[in-house]
Amino acid sequence: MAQDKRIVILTGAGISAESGIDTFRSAGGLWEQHKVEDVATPEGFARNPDLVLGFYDKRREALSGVKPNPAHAALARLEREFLGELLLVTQNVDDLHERGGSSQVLHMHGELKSALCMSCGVRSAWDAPMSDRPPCPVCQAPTLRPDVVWFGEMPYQMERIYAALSACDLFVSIGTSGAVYPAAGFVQEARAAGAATLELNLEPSDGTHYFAEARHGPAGELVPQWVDEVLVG
Ligand code: BV8
Repeated sequence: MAQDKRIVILTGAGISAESGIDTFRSAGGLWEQHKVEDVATPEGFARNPDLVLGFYDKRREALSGVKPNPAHAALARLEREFLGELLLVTQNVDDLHERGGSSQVLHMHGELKSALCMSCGVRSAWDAPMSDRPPCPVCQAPTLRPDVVWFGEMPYQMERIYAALSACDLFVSIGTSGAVYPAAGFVQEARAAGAATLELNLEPSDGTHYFAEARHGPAGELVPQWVDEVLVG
């Protein structure tokens, strides 16, 4: 691909699957063990904060036991070597893109390793449990919540994402089922802007028919292959 192009990449839980992190919709996945409305909505949090804080504490703790896979490393290589513009947007709240070497990552649904204080509104880097109601590092109030975007909440940096989609030459979706909006609608924004669109996923996603090209298989194989094509041409 010409090195003056603009690429937007969206990743989902499938890019972390080979690292051992449960996806949401696979058999035995995260949402099978819990009802979405109980652990990933503001209402669920208000109803049972201990359940929700415990759910995210477990997922945060699990991060130390997993590591980035070749798909994460390939996207980090792309960031280092691609001479055009690249925006990496992830729906994932894990830190595997960063640990895989990517330095510019837009977490549109927040991060497990960030805490949001419901009293002062400040976000702080966080790598400890919240179930024991620790004090906010800034205002000391015991009112920290996971800094993740729940259903019914507005994802982060949407303006920046839509601006990038309307100006990109290529939109690539990696490891996502295309089940959750607004992320699932990004491919249509990119198409409307005249971009090429590529899906790299284990199996056809809910939105696979929107993509000009789709390749199906494990991200650990497909992503390094695709990055080679972009960099080597
Ligand atoms: C909002 C963070 C408005 C927390 C998440 C009806 C129609 C349309 C929309 C709606 C509707 N009703 C409600 C809505 C809105 C709702 C929505 O889309 N609901 C869906 C269920 C219909 N969306 C929202 O609420 C969003 N906010 O709309 O706000 C608004 C407007 C103004 C003001 C205020 C508000 C917010 C949604 C964000 C929710 N938070 N995560 C957490 O992580 O706990 S969602 C979560 O699930 C993920 O972040 C991700 O976004 C989403 C989908 O998961 P995926 O990443 O795709 O994972 P999944 O398991 O589904 O799929 C994995 C894929 O990988 C599979 O395809 C599989 O084949 C593949 N795979 C597996 N292994 C591999 C692989 N691929 C490659 N290699 C492998 N090895």
